[in-house]
Amino acid sequence: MNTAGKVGLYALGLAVVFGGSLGLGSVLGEPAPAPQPTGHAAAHATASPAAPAASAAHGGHGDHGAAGTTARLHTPGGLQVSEKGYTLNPLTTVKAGEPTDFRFTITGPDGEPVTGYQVLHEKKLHLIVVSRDLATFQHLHPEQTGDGVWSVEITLDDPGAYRAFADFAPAGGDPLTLGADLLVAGDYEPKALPEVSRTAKLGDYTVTLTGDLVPGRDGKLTLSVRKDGRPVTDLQPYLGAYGHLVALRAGDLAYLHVHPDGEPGDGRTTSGPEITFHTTVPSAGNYRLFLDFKHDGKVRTADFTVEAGAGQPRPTAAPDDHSAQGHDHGHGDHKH
Ligand SMILES: [Cu+2]
Repeated sequence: MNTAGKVGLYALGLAVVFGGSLGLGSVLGEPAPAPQPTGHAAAHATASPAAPAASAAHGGHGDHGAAGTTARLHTPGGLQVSEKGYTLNPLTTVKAGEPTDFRFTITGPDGEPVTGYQVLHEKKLHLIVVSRDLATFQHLHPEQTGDGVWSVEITLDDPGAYRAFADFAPAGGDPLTLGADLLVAGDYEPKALPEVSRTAKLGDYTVTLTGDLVPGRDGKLTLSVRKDGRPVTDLQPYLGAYGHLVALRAGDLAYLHVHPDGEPGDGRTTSGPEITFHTTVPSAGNYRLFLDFKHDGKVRTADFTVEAGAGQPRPTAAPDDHSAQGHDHGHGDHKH
């Protein structure tokens, strides 16, 4: 990619993060503070003649660049079945405990099933299915069967309400996460949200989580993988990274964008034991995190319940020092 393109993506990243902070004020019912020139943004704006390109690169999201005055609320992904003209249409009813060929389409602004997709994280579409009580999680990769129909075998063990998220980018379009409910008939007992915990045990593996989530701020999460008490240093790439993290807000299952810090082969990212991600939560409260990682040829999932904003009131009137942290957005990947 040429330098101008990189700068454009970089500026886009800043605009997205900045927009998220502004949106927070609106969510909390406070007047959104006027954009504060920060060290990072100011330096960026003065040092880079390409900075004005940010608003162009950010087309379709409204006018809220570094110099923008219009604060717009960014609705988290996954809350809508239809967004920007694209609609997720489940075609199959799933029965409890029966392996099912689950089919669906994504229809586009013209009403026709979309057939052209961009590859993101090595796949054209990622399907995440969770129970609405956030007790179960599946990460699936459906196949295109023709005529815009997607197909994947799925088994939902128990009756209840589930949420399916389609994470994709149509050819020539922006990435989208659409969500649809899947209702599985039968009696069921909703499970209480698992207690807040920074340790997940799965078989011989223990995964520990460090880092905090603070509403409206870039949150760095580091997950450290051990097996039989020893650090795992030979994680295998999965979907172009050493881990894939999905974060969902308890209560409404808002689907957060999480992106890995570094990727295999970039010369600085090690194959464990630590995997680092960045995300920005839109509000305080509980989130469920599901980490997929690959080791010994098998993809494994560690899950956590994390409370965002606990004991860390956000100084809304103070200048935002987020940008002074030197966090590298340079890889330009803000999809996850
Ligand atoms: Cu996927």
